[in-house]
Amino acid sequence: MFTGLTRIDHVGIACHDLEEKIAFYESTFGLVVASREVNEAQGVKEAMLHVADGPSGSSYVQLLEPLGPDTPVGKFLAKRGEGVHHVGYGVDDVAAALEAIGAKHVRLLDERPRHGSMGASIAFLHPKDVGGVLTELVQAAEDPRKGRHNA
Ligand code: V0V
Ligand code: CO
Repeated sequence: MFTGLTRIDHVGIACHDLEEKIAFYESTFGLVVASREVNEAQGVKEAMLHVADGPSGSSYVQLLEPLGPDTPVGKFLAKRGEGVHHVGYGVDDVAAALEAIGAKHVRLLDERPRHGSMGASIAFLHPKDVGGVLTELVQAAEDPRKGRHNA
């Protein structure tokens, strides 16, 4: 059995206005922005706000603004409005995790890892096969200078 989830890496939250939501999380929860990126391939402008450090790495809130209406987050906002978009779990080896989870007949949206926030390797699982939850696997960058790292 696959037993490789090491932490909740981040909760992805869809929003219309990234700057406004960053200001809200800063002023309401005292969170601090750890990184900001535009990810053209994923169709998002995003920010990672650091929540806590745990034994297997850090956890974040990821705020996501779509780059256009015909992107995953743009379509989600049009259908459902602002709110939780996905959960990202930490794994040590995303390729091995994909192989193990794919063998359970969970549809993989990414056959191979792709570029994620702060130098991570990421891959998504289809929400229809995970009880309605879009699920992301996150292997943190090995070089901490490139971003977050496993502790
Ligand atoms: C769509 N659905 C969702 C959902 N998005 N269900 C739960 N959570 C979500 N986030 C449901 C939707 O309500 C439909 O169900 C059905 O899936 C098909 O949706 P659709 O609107 O027709 O859209 P599709 O099929 O074109 O695309 C949906 C998927 C797509 C999930 C396949 O969004 C995708 O490939 N997502 C992975 C990439 C991604 O989300 N990137 C942005 C984050 P009904 O209505 O038919 O029942 S980037 C990120 O997190 C980064 C960079 C990082 O962490 O580093
Ligand atoms: Co994410």
